[in-house]
Amino acid sequence: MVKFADEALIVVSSGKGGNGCIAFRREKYIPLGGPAGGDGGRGGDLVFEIRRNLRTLAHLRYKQSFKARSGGDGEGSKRFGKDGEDCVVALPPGCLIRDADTGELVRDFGLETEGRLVFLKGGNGGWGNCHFKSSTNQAPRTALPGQPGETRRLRVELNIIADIGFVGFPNAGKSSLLDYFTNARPKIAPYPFTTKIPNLGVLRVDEEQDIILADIPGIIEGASEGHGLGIRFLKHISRSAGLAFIIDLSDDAFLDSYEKLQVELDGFSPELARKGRIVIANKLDVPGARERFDELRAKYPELDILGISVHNRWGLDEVRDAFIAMVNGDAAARDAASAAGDAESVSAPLLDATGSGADGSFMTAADLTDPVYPEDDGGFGATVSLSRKRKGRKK
Ligand SMILES: Nc1nc2c(ncn2[C@@H]2O[C@H](COP(=O)(O)OP(=O)(O)OP(=O)(O)O)[C@@H](O)[C@H]2O)c(=O)[nH]1
Ligand SMILES: [Mg+2]
Repeated sequence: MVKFADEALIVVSSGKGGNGCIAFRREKYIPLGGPAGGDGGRGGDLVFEIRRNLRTLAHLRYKQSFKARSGGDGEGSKRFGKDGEDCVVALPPGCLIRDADTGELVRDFGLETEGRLVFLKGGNGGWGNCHFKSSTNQAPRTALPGQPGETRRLRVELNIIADIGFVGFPNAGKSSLLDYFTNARPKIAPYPFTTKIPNLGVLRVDEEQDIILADIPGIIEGASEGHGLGIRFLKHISRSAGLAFIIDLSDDAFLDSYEKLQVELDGFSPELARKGRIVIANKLDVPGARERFDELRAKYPELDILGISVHNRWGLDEVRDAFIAMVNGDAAARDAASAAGDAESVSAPLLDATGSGADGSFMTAADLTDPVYPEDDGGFGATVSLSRKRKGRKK
């Protein structure tokens, strides 16, 4: 079966800090030149970046391990190590990240379409011995190792953010409608369950506005209990501005479709079942469909049902206008809500938990708070790193 990349397990790590160096200044005519070991560089950060042109997690299927570079070690002559390069993991909008082992929600990127999150900070570099000089210890043989990076196993889940989600029984013409309105070319065929994974398409309204339409696999009675392809795909439209119910007038059960779909949506999430909707009756071109359409309208006088035929291109402009009105109405409602100050705030529980050195174990010891730097003694000559000398350097 075709698998849709909407979940991925990844292992992410930030870089280790470089080690501090123990070295002394060695120069002709300068006896007792003093410590000159540089600090290690910082390890690289692990960063998540939302990229609005990404649509799936397919790129995480081939590469699951992401590691930022370690910082370079310090060297003699007070040369500091290079900072490690950050590792950037690109994610599509609509992702949430959970801890792979506990399932705990780490971050929900919600509706953000851009942004960066420094998720794991790289380890700090260790101090070289030039920091440890004091009046009583002029030749310190102490340097600190770099702090290790962090590693976490994460589960990334994707909820596609569509503006309008199509719901309907199999074969109702959902994919045909997506094909008509957008550049997406989903498979269309006269048998149920042609669509096995959600398809997205972009309906260009004008220069300023695009509407993203989502065609999901057909829903059947009992889908909320796992019948057919189930309803797990409904999560992809759970954040949409509204739904388009598509009813097949050539299906003998056309009169009950709307109610049955509503029951299945309710089984998935009552919130989804309350979303704004447009009801569309498709296949007006088949014989007898007009009478069926009138029957349907008589059954639901409170719904403004749009009759269309994708094949004959009937009524499609009205559907387009209804889509635009629904999306813009939803945006206006959201603006009004945020103006009233009750916009949902995006929680970022981990942002402050990533601060390094929070446990106070590193570089915060009282004797290190005020490092003694050698006085400016006018440039350095050659220095020799003790650690290298011990290994036996070639002459
Ligand atoms: N007569 C007629 N047939 C149509 C119309 N629109 C779609 N169809 C046909 O209905 C069949 C199903 O269309 P799809 O677009 O694949 O339906 P779907 O809702 O995506 O179906 P699933 O993916 O299986 O859920 C295809 O054979 C289409 O050619 C229409 O307006 N009139
Ligand atoms: Mg389809």
